[in-house]
Amino acid sequence: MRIGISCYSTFGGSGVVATEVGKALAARGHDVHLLSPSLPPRLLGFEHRVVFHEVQASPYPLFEDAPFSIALASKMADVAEHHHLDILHAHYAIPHASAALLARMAVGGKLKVVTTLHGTDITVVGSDPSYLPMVRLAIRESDAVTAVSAYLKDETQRIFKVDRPIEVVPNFIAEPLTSACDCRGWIAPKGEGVMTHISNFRPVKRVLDVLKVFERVRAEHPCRLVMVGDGPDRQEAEAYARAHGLEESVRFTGKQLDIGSVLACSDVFLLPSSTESFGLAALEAMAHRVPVIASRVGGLPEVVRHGVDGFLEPLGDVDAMAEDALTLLRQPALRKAFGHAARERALTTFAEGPIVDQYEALYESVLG
Ligand code: GMT
Repeated sequence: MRIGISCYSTFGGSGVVATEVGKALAARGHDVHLLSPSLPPRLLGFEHRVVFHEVQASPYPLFEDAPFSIALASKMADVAEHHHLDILHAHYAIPHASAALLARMAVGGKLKVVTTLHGTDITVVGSDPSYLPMVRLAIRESDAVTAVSAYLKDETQRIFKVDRPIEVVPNFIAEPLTSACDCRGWIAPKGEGVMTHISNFRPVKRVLDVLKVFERVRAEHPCRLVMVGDGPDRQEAEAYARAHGLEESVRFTGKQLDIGSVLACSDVFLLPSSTESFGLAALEAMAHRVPVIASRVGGLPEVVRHGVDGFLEPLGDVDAMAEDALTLLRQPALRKAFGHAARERALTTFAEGPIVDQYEALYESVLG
């Protein structure tokens, strides 16, 4: 098949998943066209069946902000027409799904649109009145809709009152991530325990809770914290670390492409988000044998098994999360058992092959 995939190129999980799906489909012999504002972080190697199309909205003095959605729909229509796309797969409803519907109109309806809902396109941004009508239209008019967790499927149907089928296709681990740990000495020079957090540092990630958990753990057990990523809450987090005398034991690395090397050096992964449709970062930690301590919200209970792969605690309960971290840091054998179970789950339940099979079968069913 000839498949177009539209996604964001930022460090969020939806762009990672979209790119990995495209690479996997190309490896299976499909022609893949990936559309994004810039080269996605996971499309670094030469994938000979993946063509990248950069989407840029041309400025014009009349425009306050160049309309990216229109530029995206135009690029989609151009690629669909000239590369004879069968499927256009929009990852994250805003604006990819709405733009895909416009592109389908432009090429006369031959094109089939598949939309994958990733999370905040439903639970946060999508339910904002300034986007809700167009997200609802996209969900209703797409030829097929998937959600990355049963939680997100339920939330979509609750918020948008849509009675169309929504297929749950979870995120996956692209390949057995076997990175080596070669920076433990830099992170923990005195052999301290290592706790890690990776995110886009948006309010939904509650990065201050990560620091509060660390503050409690550090008072009881020698450990360091690695904060990977960047975003609107990073400066507040750095200020909190300084104000609470943590700056010597917390390393803010900024955005990193190779999160595997950091995870390979980690003992515990913290994800205290206020909501997560899936929590791809948690799954990547699990694939690296790192037990996860997360909030019991959203789709995370579908990924992390409490007491097996890690621990799930009530949102905001930094005391409980700190106790869980101390349990894991003080008991290496338990930590190892959790890590083994977590990796086993990551590489079986969330393995690439069967999940890409689901996407492929969905495309074929849409094409009839
Ligand atoms: O919504 C965001 O903050 C970013 C978004 C993304 O594009 O990565 O994250 C969502 O999609 C991921 C990939 O499916 C999921 O793993 C995340 O849980 C989800 N984020 C939220 O639901 C907050």
